[in-house]
Order: sequence, then structure tokens, then C-alpha cells
Amino acid sequence: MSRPDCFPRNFVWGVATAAIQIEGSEQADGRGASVWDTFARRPGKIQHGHTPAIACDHYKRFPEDIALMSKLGVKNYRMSVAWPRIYPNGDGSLNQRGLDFYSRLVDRLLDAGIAPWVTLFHWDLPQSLEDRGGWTSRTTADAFSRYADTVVRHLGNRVKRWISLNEIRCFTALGYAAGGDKAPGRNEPESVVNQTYHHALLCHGYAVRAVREHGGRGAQVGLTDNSDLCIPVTETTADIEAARAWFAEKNLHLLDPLYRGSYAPSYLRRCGTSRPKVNRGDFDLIALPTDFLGLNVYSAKFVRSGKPGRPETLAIPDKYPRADSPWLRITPQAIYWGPRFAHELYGPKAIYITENGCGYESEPVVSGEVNDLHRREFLRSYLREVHRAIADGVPIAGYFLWSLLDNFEWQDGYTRRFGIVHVDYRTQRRTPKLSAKWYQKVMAENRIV
Ligand code: IFM
Repeated sequence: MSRPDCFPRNFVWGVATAAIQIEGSEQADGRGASVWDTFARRPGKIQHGHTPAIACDHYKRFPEDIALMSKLGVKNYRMSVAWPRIYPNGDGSLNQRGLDFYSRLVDRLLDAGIAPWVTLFHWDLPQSLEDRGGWTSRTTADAFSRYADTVVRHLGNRVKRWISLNEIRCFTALGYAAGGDKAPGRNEPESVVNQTYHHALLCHGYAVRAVREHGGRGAQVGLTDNSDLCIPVTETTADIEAARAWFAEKNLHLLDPLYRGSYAPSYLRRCGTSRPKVNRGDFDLIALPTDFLGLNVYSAKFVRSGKPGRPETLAIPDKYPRADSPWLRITPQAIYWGPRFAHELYGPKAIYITENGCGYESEPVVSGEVNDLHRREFLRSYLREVHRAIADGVPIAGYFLWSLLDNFEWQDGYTRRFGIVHVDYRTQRRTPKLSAKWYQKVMAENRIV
């Protein structure tokens, strides 16, 4: 880093999206239904009854979206493949037209000089698998293994960066435990929820195996996690140690299996009789070495040292800044401490910030412009902390902004806009916001401008 505000040479700058949030064309070319298509049609589940049926119409407009990325100087694009386009029933017969779509998309990206970073699973489980138990059943992991092999075999000659799964806790705990607001919206006991985690971890292992076997030379793979993050209230040794202990305890059910090849004893004690059923050989697969850890960073809690060995979380006052998504407290230090603790505890070879961004409700286009100074400030403040982490030796190798486009924001429908490009859902017109023009400069100059 030659100038104080510069990022390392080869730092990866990119933008991120996910299939069901942007593609639309839910029945095109033989696509099957996903749990989110079904969930969105259950009254009261999604704001205003919005559905992903059309979204940003990216399935039809991807050439235009790639041209837009080119114009913005994007060189890395994190996208996901929709499992129901490849295997409409999750398993069973392959849908060649679905594969062909992603083949065209990848070719077009490469022609534009944009490297695809492909997530194999970003929440759109085929409904047919859900009907047979979904994440509670090992059938889903078996089906995923075949799906992952198929996609990597087909695209692996062109795609060199793979992400196994996105945010396991969102499609397991938040989809299957009482009070969760994500598809499929079930209400299962703890033992079942713990089993869904285990099956998702198995899928991660299958994805790593698929990339090693069919990904070709130079292919890399990692998991993207939305680890529970925290910030020490003060940067004293006592508070930092308390925060590190809090991070370890909150995330070990996912990260220990990956990096240590077993469930932590404290996790198993916590589960008691609800511990997941593990088959012989499961951890050999789950702990296959990866090339990086992806972290999606939005918010964190504040932690301080309480009684010895007992980290204490501090309530965030109402007046503390937030974005319009109620869960999104503006805590830029999250992106310093999250990667730092992950690095200190598990030592991944590299860390990529696979998502960071903010959602707001009303961002109107006025005279052809969207003045989202609030987003620019948000991004700047987080990027300063990324820079600080790198300077302190945390191996953050890249940053993907969530999101390229305003899109289908799950239970919030189209009300929350996370894009740096505004989408008018009536006309499908794209308008780069002020933040897009700013991020264009950041990427081009490799520094926070
Ligand atoms: O839109 C989501 C994304 O799909 C997963 N991570 C968080 C984003 C904002 O809520």
C-alpha cells in the first residue's frame, strides 16, 4: 500500500447479486419452482405481496446489465446459479436450457473482461426438495452433490472462483426455526434445526470436492458466512479478548467443522440431546481445505468484558445510526473486527468481503439522478475499516459491494433498495446512483476517494 489510503496491488474489487433476487423469468426455459416462489405467495409473508417473478428482469436483460458493469469499470462480479434452473426438481432430470443460460452469461462476462465469482447456492432451494424434507433431510445434500458436480463440470473451464453456499444460518435457522422470517417458514424444534445446519455443511463439502475434481487449474473455492459479529466497546485488551471469546462462541457451530474438522465440545454441550446426527466421514468432507473465507458484513453487536470469562453485550441505543432495514445498524468497525477475529481464530488463507452495503426505502430518481450520499458515507466508513484491517495484517484480499442493482430483498420485497444502480420496477430502467459513480472511482484508483 504505497499511499496511506491505497489498497494492496491485486486487491479484488467487485459487486454482488444473487439469482432469484434479480433474474425474474421464473418459468422460463424449464425452471422449476423454488421455496422462495412458494413462500412469496403465502399471504402476509412478503411486504406488499411482492414476489420474485419479474424482479430486475435480468434473465432477459443480462447483456444490458453486463454493459452497465463494464461502463462502471467492474472487473469482478459475484452472482449465483439458480439450482431450480439446472435441476427443476432438485434431482432427477437435468435441464440443459438452464445450464445454457449460465453458459451464455459467463461467456458474456468474460468477453467484457469481468471475472465471474459463482455462488452455487443462494437460498433458492428447489420446492420439490422442500416437499421431501428440505434441509431437514439428507436427500437434499445428496441432490446438491450432483448439482454442484454438474455446474462445476459445465462452467469450470471458464469460472475460476466459486462460493459454495451463502449465509447458512439464513436458509436453515431463519427458515426452519420458530420466529424466522425466511422461506420455507417452518417451525421446527431445535434438534431439527441443528440437523439442517449439518446438511448445509455437508453441501459445502460437496461443493469444495466438486471444484477440486472438476474445477481445473487455478480454481478456488470458499464458503460465504454471515458470522455473528461484534465490536469491543473499547480497544483495551480486556474488551478485545471478551469480544474475541464472544465471536468464537457464536460462530463455532459453523466455523469449527470447516476449520477444525469437528463440532466444538461446547457446541455439543449446548445442543444436549438436540445434537445433529453425523455419519462416519462427514467431517472429512466438511473440512476439506478451502482457499478463502467469504464474510458478508453489515452490522455487529458491542461487547465488553464482564465477569471473568463472561463477555457482555451492550444494548445499542435507539439513537445509534441505522439504515432503513431495521436490523442494519451502521457499525463500520464490524468489518475490522469480524475479519480480524476470524483470522486470529481460524487462519483462513484469505478473506473476501463477499457482501457489504445498505438498504434504504425511498431513493427517487430526480432529473436523471439518485443522490444517495447516505450510501456513499456508509461505504466509505466501512472501507476505511477494511483498510485498517489490512494494515494490521488481516488477509482481506477483496471486497464485493452488495448490490449492483436494487432487487428483491426477500421478506422486504422491493421496498428496500440495496443497489448502487436504481431500478425502476415499472419500466426496468437502470439509473446509476451517485454511489455507483463514486465506487467506479474507488475501483479505478484502488483507494477510498
Ligand atoms: O439481500 C441480502 C443477500 O441476499 C444476503 N445478504 C444480505 C443481503 C441484504 O439483506
